[in-house]
Amino acid sequence: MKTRIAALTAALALFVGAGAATAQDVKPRLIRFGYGLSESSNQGRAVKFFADELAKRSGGKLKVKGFGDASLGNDIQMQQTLIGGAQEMMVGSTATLVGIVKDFAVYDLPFLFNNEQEADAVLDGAFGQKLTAKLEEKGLVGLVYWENGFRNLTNSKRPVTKAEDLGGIKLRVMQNPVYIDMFNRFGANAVPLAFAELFTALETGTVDGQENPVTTIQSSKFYEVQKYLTISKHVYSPWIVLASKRWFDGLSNDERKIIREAAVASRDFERKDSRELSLQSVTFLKEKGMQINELSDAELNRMRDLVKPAFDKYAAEGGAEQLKDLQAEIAKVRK
Ligand code: TK8
Repeated sequence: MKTRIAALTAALALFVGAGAATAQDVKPRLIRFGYGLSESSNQGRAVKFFADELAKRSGGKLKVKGFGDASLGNDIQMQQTLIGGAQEMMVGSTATLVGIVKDFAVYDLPFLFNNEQEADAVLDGAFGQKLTAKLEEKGLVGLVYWENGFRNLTNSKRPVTKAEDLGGIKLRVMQNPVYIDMFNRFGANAVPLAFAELFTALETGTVDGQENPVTTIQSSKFYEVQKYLTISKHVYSPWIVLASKRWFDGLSNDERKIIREAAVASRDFERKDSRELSLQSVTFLKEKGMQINELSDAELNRMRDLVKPAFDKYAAEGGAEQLKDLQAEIAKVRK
């Protein structure tokens, strides 16, 4: 009797399960998901997690094919492909979105967030959503923010313990005016370049240095071509998961809901994974022979002063309200 009830219960569970799946309006679809880092990076792992999560939630119907190493194009190229509707999804730096929605540059101003928790609260809250919403009229849907992380400096010339040490260093930055302005003020020669071209540029000496989170310095093997690492944490850098609006609008409500939920799950996974990895990355990079130093508080304060005009410039060029809003949100979190 007991076994019969158990069997019946199991059968019922199967039936209910199947019923729930077929009641959903979900069609078989292939989602091309492009990203810039390698498959074994934190970015690659999170794309894989998203793919598994989506398959699970859609009974295997929504299939993600990941394309790493910018094989579908660099961030800016992929954004355009999404807008045109020839690619479904991507993840990339918010900093490369400024050609589409200028307001994203506010995240690039240096030394805004003190820690990851402040960033999470602001990005996942009303402010983060307000910026994301501005993408829609441009043909993009911003789903969630992932963590790229606090950015640090590397170069092949000399240890950087103060801003003056950057003098004359050709430093690759993202294609973004705030970054160019910031590093020129620090005394470097800022060279905007797509991430996909960065390793070769460092290897051939086209540029002397770059700045990225330690996780990326590890996964992109920059330690092979860079000697000095300065833990400067000058900007907290978000990634944003994007969908083509043209494609997204053609999905059923169920499909959109599943994708949004899987994206949120991927965000939580990615942040946890990236934070764990970043703790190990510094040790890894030391073992690989990088010479690593931190910046003193006094020097960090000096650097803050040096880039103050970058804030004024950003505000004067139409960003004043955005910046005020962001600073107010951060102040709220700090309370
Ligand atoms: C990867 C980039 C990268 C970013 C950069 O496509 O360009 O330096 O930090 O993560 O988005």
